[in-house]
Amino acid sequence: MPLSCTNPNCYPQDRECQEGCRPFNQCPNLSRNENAPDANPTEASTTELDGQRVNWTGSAMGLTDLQSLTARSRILLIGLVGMENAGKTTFLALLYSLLRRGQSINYYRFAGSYTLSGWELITSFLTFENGSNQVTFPPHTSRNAGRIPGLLHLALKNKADYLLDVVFTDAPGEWFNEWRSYRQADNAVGAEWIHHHGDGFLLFADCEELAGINRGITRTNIQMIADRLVVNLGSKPLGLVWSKSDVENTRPAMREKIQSHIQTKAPQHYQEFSVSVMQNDPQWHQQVLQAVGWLLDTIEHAADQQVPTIPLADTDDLFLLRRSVLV
Ligand SMILES: Nc1nc2c(ncn2[C@@H]2O[C@H](COP(=O)(O)OP(=O)(O)OP(=O)(O)O)[C@@H](O)[C@H]2O)c(=O)[nH]1
Ligand SMILES: [Mg+2]
Repeated sequence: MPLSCTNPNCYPQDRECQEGCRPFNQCPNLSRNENAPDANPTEASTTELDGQRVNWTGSAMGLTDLQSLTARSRILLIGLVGMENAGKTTFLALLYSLLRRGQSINYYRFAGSYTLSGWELITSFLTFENGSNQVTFPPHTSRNAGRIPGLLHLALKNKADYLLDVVFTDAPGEWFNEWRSYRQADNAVGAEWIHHHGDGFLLFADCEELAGINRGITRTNIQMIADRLVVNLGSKPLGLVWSKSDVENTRPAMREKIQSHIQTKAPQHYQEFSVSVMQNDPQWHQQVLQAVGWLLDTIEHAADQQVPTIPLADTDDLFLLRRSVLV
């Protein structure tokens, strides 16, 4: 018999209780719908209860899951933006593979993650299995994954040993395809959310497509997405990632047009990076780390500059008057 909970942020179908009740089905906020068919039995077995001591699963997060993170620190949200197959998920898989091999993002050191299973899932495709030398790419990110992108978390420590919670969006390219032509489109809600909440962005330009027969359309699409991104960008950093840089640049004019198009928009903080899963050029992997490091540096630096304005002491206010006398 299906369960529902009075707490809108609780999902009893996950066999967990946001209030921490053990067993979860004993929570007083639960109600049972006796008439609805029981598609998903919810009685907890003893072994299941043993494994459910934490309020996260390790998989990519959704919006509700961000709440536990916001209690710890201000989250830095990095939006990965680009058309279908532009190489966004592969970039994230490459980032995690490099961290897993002990590399660091500039001087930011890996200090944990709430979504290790999510990272492992996308990265497993780029990893050699025992006894097999087959390496593939992560699967396409499905638009049916919901309106909110899969969110992958990294806890990093900066130079001052200060903990940063960084969340990367792994969203389907279709969202941005809709968003570039119509911001209010039904399927663009997720893209709009990323643009609104992102602290920094990486825009992916697919070098394979820019060298192929669809290069004209690809260039226009990238420029249209860039036009959307620069709206209200302010001091947020925007990085342009030339993904699949291993593909020969047979049409340099395409890339130059994109570069000058974005530069005419004069984003305050803008930089370009060339990346690839291939290892012909050691810079391609290093630039994955550098792109993220540059975003974090820029975001942190911008935050330092925001000194709150101190209101002038009002001499009619007895409290402030006393303080000013003491000083
Ligand atoms: N040659 C080359 N191909 C790559 C590289 N990275 C990704 N690809 C190819 O591009 C395809 C798409 O990569 P994804 O990372 O899934 O792209 P995405 O932007 O996440 O795509 P969506 O999830 O559909 O939005 C892969 O399946 C590979 O075939 C690269 O560095 N070099
Ligand atoms: Mg993807």
